[in-house]
Amino acid sequence: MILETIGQLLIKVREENPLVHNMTNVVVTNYTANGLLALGASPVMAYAKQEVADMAKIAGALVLNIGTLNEHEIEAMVIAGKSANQHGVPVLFDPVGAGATSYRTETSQYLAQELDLTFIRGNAAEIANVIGERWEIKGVDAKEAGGDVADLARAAAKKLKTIVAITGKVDVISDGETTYSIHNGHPILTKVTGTGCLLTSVMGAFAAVANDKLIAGAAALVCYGVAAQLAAEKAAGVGPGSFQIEFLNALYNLTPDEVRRFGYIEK
Ligand code: ATP
Ligand code: TZP
Ligand code: MG
Ligand code: MG
Repeated sequence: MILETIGQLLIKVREENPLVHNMTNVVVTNYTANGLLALGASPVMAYAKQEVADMAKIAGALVLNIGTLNEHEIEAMVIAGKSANQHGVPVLFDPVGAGATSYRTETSQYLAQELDLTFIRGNAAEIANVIGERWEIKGVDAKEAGGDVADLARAAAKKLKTIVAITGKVDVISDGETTYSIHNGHPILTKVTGTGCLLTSVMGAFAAVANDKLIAGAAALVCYGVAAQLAAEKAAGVGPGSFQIEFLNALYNLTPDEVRRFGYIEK
């Protein structure tokens, strides 16, 4: 039943072609734009404080990603985020590397406090650090999750008053009350940089077209994971270079029928 709804949301993204305003890092900009286009959304990257309020208010979603943060960008993110909040545009936050440096941790906590966030998505270490819990992180990559990620997602959602998605081998998404686990994806995703960042932007595309934001987030996680599985089959025995390309093709070609057949989500 829920996989039916997820398939319909995938079609809705393609029909509505939502504008996703990304303020993201320099590593992933091109792949994020191409991934959103392949899915059926419309990407724009805009950073100048002179224009971000105007761009955010006409977007279907605003994605803030601190992967290569600096003080000018953070100032502009607050301007963009406040404009999005005023105009009812969903705001997604990817706290890349929170916990790796105190600048990243403090900036994440500052943005989460200043803005009314619709979603936060990160690995377990990043989410733990945003709520002031310790969890080991190496650069921007999480070490193997040790604790219960569903509990962490619930606790973070309650504390931050937002929907929290924690990704890894299994993804979880929670609004503090209802929690879904998604058992899709493929380990080769960890060998292509920016697959987490693109996912946050893909969640933005789904949030732009759905009233129920928790279902929108779960839908994005399922579609993304199934697309990765199909791409990994195509790139089997080759490597991450081919996977990176096949993944764009899979996002482009993904069907509701494949979502129904391969999607694996539990409440
Ligand atoms: P990290 O820096 O820890 O890799 P990230 O921001 O890149 O974090 P991921 O947790 O890697 O984000 O999530 C990106 C995508 O990769 C998600 O769809 C997730 O389900 C998938 N993924 C990550 N690790 C695995 C794995 N071991 N097996 C299957 N899918 C995975
Ligand atoms: N360094 C700073 S941002 C970034 C790197 C390698 C990209 C991180 O992307 P992701 O999606 O979290 O793997
Ligand atoms: Mg990753
Ligand atoms: Mg990341």
